[in-house]
Amino acid sequence: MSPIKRTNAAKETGAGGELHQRAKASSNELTTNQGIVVSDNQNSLKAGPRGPTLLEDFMLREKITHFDHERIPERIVHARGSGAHGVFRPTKSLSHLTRAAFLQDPKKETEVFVRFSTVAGGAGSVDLPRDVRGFAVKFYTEEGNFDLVGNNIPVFFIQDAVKFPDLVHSVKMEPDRGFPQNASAHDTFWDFVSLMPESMHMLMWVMSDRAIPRSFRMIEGFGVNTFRLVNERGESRFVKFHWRPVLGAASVIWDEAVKINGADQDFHRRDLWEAIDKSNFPEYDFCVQVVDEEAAGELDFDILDATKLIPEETVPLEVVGRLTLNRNPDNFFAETEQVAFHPANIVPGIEFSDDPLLQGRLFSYLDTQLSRLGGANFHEIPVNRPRCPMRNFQRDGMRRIDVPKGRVAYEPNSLGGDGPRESQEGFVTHPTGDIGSEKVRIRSETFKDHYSQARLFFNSMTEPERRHIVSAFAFELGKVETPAIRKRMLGHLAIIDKALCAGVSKALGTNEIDPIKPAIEPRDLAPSPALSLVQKAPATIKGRKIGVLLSNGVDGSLVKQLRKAVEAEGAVLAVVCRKISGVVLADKSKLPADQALSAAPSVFFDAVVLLTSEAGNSDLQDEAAAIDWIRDAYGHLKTLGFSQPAYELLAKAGLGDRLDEGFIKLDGNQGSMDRFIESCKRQRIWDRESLVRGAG
Ligand code: HDE
Repeated sequence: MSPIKRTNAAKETGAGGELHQRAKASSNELTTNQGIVVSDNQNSLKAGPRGPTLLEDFMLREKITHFDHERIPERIVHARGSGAHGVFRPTKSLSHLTRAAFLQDPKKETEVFVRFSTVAGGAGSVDLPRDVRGFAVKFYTEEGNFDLVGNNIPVFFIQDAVKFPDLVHSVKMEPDRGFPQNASAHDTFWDFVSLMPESMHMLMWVMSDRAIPRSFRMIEGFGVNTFRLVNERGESRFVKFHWRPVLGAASVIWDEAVKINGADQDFHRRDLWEAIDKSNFPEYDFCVQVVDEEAAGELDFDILDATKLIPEETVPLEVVGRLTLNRNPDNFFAETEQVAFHPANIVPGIEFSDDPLLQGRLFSYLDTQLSRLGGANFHEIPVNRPRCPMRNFQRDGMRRIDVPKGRVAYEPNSLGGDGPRESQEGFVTHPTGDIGSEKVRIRSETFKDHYSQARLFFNSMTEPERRHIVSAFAFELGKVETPAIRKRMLGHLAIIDKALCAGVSKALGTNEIDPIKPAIEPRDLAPSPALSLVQKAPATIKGRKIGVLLSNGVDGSLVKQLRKAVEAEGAVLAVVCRKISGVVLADKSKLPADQALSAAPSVFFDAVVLLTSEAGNSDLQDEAAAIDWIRDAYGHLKTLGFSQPAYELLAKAGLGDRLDEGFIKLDGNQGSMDRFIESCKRQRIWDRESLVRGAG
């Protein structure tokens, strides 16, 4: 047997010496999971330099075994997520509505963890499919964890939890072929929903731009289900929870989403990370819509039906708090992946309603987490642990971490000293409404109107938003291979709105419609402008990203002026050049690029600027990526700033005679820069859209 020698690699890295010389690892020494200092992390233990690997290499076996088990089952829905830590602070006391301790005092801050997610795709899928976004918040309150597990759309596809597995199976990749990944545009989804009239309202939202958000920082959030607030006197009121992003809600255009997914599949995750990293902390107002239990009976729908929303015009939102996301996770797996939200995690003062969708959710989350997180003790994982004391007599189980002391693991007991006891101050449920005495499997008559609010949504949109809904239906149904499904869906659209149905039929090139008889004829409700993203878009570029494409020979003072103007508005400027090394400016100084042109298409930016010199144009005019950069920005209705010499490139991109009010020539005067910023604040040049895209 040849003696075991330290290898050259180990000598080079200086990693440790002979094992027996070490008592324990010092702070920077690599060790095994048992604390043994590793002497060589480059070579496995072999019988001779070219011999087979030895089974006794426990360091190799431990490392590979751990690696083999690094993955845990991904969430069956909401698998792809991005997390952040933050704080919540009420803006006023809500003591008249709820006894929840974290909502009493505007001076009190509560720690939170938030996870945003897509729903249908796997953990490694892209960030910008057409999909609902999850918006789940864990409040670590002094009375225990409160989880508000919401979405960015206020309603849901189904009314009863028993349909959830069917819904999810229909939207997920088809079981025989394993595709499509994270896309609703396929037969099984549309087959299912076209047989579910209750899905129509949610479908309108999912086909709208809400389903392709610009950023997690710019989505609204909704608790969806109706909850109840209960105050110290035991008075109970219905409540809908809302989040409103301080930056305003914004979306991308479908063609942008498609291109962003190719260019940066982590677009939203990166955006959230970078914003927090640069201390541009995302903020959201926490709002409630409160309805007395008697007043709920006067609404023209059932407050327990999760396919309905309460228009803000009927019951205004009251802003009651502010959420600030101010810290990125230290470890994606430990926190974002292992966090376990559960709608049943409530605190005294917040209670459930009898919404049958919520009631089913109350079972599902803990159940799924038992298998996803490998047993009963995942509440001990740091991201899930309450920040207030947690003590009871639950014991043992897989991966128990706490080490409970003493002989008593039961209650009542006389041997446990002052161990945990129940308390009068603890959680009590306040029942609501009448609990039926019969056991029935029926859907309440009050849940029957499936079309009025779908129509309300369409009627509340602006023209461009309606066009996008028509295009989205046409795209998705165009991907459906079975004509009968398309016909059935058109039957539903005809009930929702004639123009919607006509637009989609025209885009599909068909007149064939399967007529559908609604259970209840829809009513025309007054439009709700609050549902339109375009109507309430704030005139701001705060939190946005402006891209400037530079050529060599450009006047550096123009770049400086642009940066100053953009940063003064709270936006970020990204310098894009053909080469990552940057450009040589007119005064011969060098300006490095933030990103190379090939890696930074204009879809990454909210508005763009083209600054070139006459001599420098030749760098870009034969570069397809530069021409696409310009054409896409135009097609995506963005403001384009340009220096006079850059006109040549605009002409090369075929836009020479198309300079509308969104093209701003930057001549070095502050006036032109101000005009550019003002135009950016309009978000999109909507009038341009009819020139670049037909409806559907
Ligand atoms: Fe969920 N949902 N859901 N859901 N849900 C899950 O729990 C479920 C529903 C939502 O970032 C699962 O731990 C049922 C509505 C979010 O970790 C699972 C029903 C809303 C997240 C589950 C619904 C949501 C989930 C999968 C119908 C908006 C991600 C992994 C009755 C209010 C949380 C997990 C995170 C996750 C079940 C409907 C939001 C399977 C049965 C409505 C944001 O338990």
